[in-house]
Amino acid sequence: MQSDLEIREEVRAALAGGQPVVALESTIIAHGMPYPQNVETARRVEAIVREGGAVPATIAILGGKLKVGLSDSELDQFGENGQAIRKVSTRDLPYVVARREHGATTVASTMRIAAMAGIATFATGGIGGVHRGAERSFDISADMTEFAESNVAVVTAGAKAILDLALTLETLETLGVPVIGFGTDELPAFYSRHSGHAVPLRCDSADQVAAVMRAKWRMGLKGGVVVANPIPAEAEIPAQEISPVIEVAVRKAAQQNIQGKNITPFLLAEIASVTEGRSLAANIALVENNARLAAAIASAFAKDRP
Ligand code: PSU
Ligand code: MN
Repeated sequence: MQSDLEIREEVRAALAGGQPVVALESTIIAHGMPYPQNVETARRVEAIVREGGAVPATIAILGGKLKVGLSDSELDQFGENGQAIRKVSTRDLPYVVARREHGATTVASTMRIAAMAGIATFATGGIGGVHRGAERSFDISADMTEFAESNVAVVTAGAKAILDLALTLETLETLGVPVIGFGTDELPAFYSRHSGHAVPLRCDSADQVAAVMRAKWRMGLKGGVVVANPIPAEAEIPAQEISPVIEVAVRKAAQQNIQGKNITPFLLAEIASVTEGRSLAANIALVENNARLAAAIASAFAKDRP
């Protein structure tokens, strides 16, 4: 497996020296946002991680190599090609590597590659979860099951309100995944700070989160940790405003028979178009906010690595 991994020198040095590193995903770049906002955001997120004292490692697949850390030109090229790049979940990894293709990694495959590289902290926008209507479609993101496999803490703005948040929380409980509200007792709903769903656990500092990570893995409990970080108040779209937009988008996806891995990108693009870019601005703000917290958690975790 080692030979499929290509860890950027800066990241390798940081890991070897026990310095904090934050993994970042690439599906959000290729399929979650339009060009050029996707590349601009990816760069700003990397800069925020650096300001927070950690080394950013954007993860993507280039020519079949599992890249951990991208150069400026690699990131540019990747963002420009956007939708043309295959969205790669854990199931797709062997195919894309065998055929030496490019791939945009989801939360699930990014977690897996981060774990292979020895990175314990990861910032995303929002994790995938259990879709509305999953009792019929069985559409449960592989992000869920990956949380039972890979020892990585993921900072997320809760879970997208395009999902069934109650079923998503139930699934994470079944899989033995700690779901921590950061400074909140409520699961944030991506664009909105409030969802009405209580989180089972709460931490109020990066040190507290790092202590949970250490305790989990010290006990030999396998898998990840969800760190649910509410979108900043000034950027949020209140639930009562965004809910009807989401309802319409979900219905439209059903009418157009959008299925499987196309659903999440379709819904994000629909919502961005109906809100005239307001949801995109919110999305960017929450990713940046998550990068800031992830850098703090990675720094706290690096102080006393197990
Ligand atoms: N959240 C965003 N934008 C995204 C995603 C999440 O704001 O693009 C992506 C993540 O990569 C996540 C994926 O892992 O959507 C989930 O896709 P699916 O529901 O098909 O598992
Ligand atoms: Mn799915």
